[in-house]
Amino acid sequence: MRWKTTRFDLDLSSPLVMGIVNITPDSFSDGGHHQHLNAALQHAERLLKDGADILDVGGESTRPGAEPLSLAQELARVLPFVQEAVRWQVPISVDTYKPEVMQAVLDMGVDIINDVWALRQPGAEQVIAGHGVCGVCLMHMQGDPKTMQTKLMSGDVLLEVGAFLRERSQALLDLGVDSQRLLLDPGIGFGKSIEQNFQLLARQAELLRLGFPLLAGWSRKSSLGQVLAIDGNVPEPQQRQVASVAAAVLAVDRGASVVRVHDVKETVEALKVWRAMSAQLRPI
Ligand code: 7PM
Repeated sequence: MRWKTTRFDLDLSSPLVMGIVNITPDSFSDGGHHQHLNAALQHAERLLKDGADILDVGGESTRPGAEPLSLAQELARVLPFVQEAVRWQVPISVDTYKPEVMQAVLDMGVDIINDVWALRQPGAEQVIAGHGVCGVCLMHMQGDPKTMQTKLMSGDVLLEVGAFLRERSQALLDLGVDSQRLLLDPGIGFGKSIEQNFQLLARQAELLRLGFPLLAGWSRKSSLGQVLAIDGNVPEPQQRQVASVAAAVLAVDRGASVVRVHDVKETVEALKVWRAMSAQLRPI
């Protein structure tokens, strides 16, 4: 299987690691715009040294419970980073749901649009279809980022997520989008209970039957914190590294093609072990 993106035709016969780059103004720093940009660029270079195959950059417009970021704010955070990063010869993904941001970063040459709204915002599908060659990740989200953790999914989570991702992918194919441009993502933590998130992992094979490669995003998420809790003390996101790596390996072993992670070095190491095993199962 392959993932066709703007500049790169990615080989998914071995799992790929997508490193997360958040561009967030640091409230403890008064360095202004350039400070954030330089911090993000340095972080991105570190992720590449650590073995990231893809960089996923976001202005944090999609974090659960967050106030939406204005278009102007998101552009101001993301565009300066993208302008630099597209010069590196690595696939650049942008985490956004706004069609205006998609168009702007695609015009700058980015390779992938990663959308937690699965292109449901008016105009987003048309930007992707009109571009013609960028890669796309379509993620399932129940509700919207502000309210999703107050109204969780009911019923069979696999059937619902599967039906949603089937509908979204078909809508893109109907607009003439090449199926090889699409990846699907169950949206771990987006309006789901702990049990539902783990059900999506345990039964990931059911999503593979849709016929598209999968991306899994477990990194540092709340469900891992809940599983790690001792006497009700939930470790901070930065203390969920080992759990995140374990979840990434499980997702890959159950067929995920791309894992979206903060801890690139650790994930790359763990996947080397998975690959050594896998080579014996299915000689490559
Ligand atoms: C706070 C809480 C900040 C959660 C950020 C997040 C995914 C994604 C995100 C995912 C895809 C995070 C999330 N999660 N895109 N964007 N899949 N495709 O942990 O699971 O980074 S935002």
